[in-house]
Amino acid sequence: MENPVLTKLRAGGSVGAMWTTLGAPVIAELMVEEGADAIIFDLQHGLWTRPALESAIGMVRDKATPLVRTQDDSYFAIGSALDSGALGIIVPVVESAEQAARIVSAAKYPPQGRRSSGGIRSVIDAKAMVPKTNDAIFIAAMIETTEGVENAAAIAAVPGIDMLFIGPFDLSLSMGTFPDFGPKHEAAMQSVLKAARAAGKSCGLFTLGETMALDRHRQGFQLAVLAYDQDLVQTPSKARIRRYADASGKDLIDGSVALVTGCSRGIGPETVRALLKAGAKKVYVGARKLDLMKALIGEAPDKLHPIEIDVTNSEQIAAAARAAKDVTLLVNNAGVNFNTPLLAIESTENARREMEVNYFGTLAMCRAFQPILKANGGGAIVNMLSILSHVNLPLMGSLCASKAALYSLTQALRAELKAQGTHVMGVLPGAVETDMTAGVNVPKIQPDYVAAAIVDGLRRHADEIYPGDMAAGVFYGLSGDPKAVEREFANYLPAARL
Ligand code: 3PY
Ligand code: MG
Repeated sequence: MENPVLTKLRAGGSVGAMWTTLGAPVIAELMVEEGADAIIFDLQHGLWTRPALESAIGMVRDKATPLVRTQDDSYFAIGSALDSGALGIIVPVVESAEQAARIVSAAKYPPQGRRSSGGIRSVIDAKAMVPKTNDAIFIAAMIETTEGVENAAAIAAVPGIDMLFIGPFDLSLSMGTFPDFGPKHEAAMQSVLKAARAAGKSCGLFTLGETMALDRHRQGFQLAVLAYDQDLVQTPSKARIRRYADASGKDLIDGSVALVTGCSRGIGPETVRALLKAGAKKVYVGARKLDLMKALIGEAPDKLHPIEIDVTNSEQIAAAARAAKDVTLLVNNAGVNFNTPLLAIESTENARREMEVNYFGTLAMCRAFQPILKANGGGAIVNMLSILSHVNLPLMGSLCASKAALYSLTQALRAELKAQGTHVMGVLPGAVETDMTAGVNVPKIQPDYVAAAIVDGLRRHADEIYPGDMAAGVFYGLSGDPKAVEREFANYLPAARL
């Protein structure tokens, strides 16, 4: 009888565990689908009934080693957890060596202990299995009070205790630092780790995810909880509800005076049309070359005012700000994409130019129009980002870097402009049918679709919008497994030129 968790710990390895409190076997099955080292069933605070636990262990034991955080330190709680087929126990609130010795005794059959033989799974082949069981059972004592910390060395020294497992939340309550942890709490955790290692035992802990777990692993912690089911359901649910929720506020378009940059082609002209239709009373139509906008201006000459703006030209920006003092809605749509990679190209000129236009150009516009928006009651800024702000497509690596920078800029502006009541919205579409994507062979949405989404997003006071299936699908993937999306996008490489 082998316990893979014990084998791994004894070899100095690290154990990544899933934690389940919700009491549903199907959740446990889904949690270990990719093969976790261990799954911990929480019977202290969780909803697990004995039959549910028994069936869940049957479902998961080929994929992950089942462990139980017992209901308490009693003889019967420990016996019933092990009878269900768990290969180990994690016993809460252990505070003394005597208590630890009682726990070990409850978990081992005679002659080492007093465990009673029975249950269903554990007597299927009792004669063969009972003699092999004691050595295969993993026993962890939870240290989660100041008294437990003080006695950690003595607890770790008890024969049969394999691990000290820290409960950081109860520890913070016990130490009076809750809801924060802080340096005192950290020092206590480190002293428990030291005590465990000095006794030749391992140390584990509850963490809030794999990055924290990896950091703890580097410090010497050998078992870490990577996720727990309540959080896996609750956190994304909360985030989605919040993101979908409509914010209330005044209509940012009706009666507005807009300025839209990048209007010679693509999304710009469609945005101008959509804003007019939605009630904008006047739109400054910006582009580097005025003659390219003649036809567009002709559609509503009384409301559309051409304005020459190259967003990398500070004099033109200053002139625009002098000429358009009534702006309440600034749409930073101008941008450039050379569709070039970062390395497989002769120079960094394209990368620099993309940063200059997309990032510094937008920043310059925002700086110039911030006082105007303030004077006009707040208004709004719309920045044209891309789903590639969140994940890099190496085929156009430098464009993505500039859009990532612009995403970050948008977040900062939202914070800085809150006090003056300026709403800041980022637009993150996937591929749009424009000149910029002419050579890109993927499904594309039309510019007027993006323009309609901008109007809708402004009406809802959205922070960010993701128009179209591609953007929404990639965003969905990123909210679940960003590394998987990154790997998928990494397949789109430029033809080797190196
Ligand atoms: C605690 O932090 O107190 C725990 O029990 C973690 O599960
Ligand atoms: Mg606890």
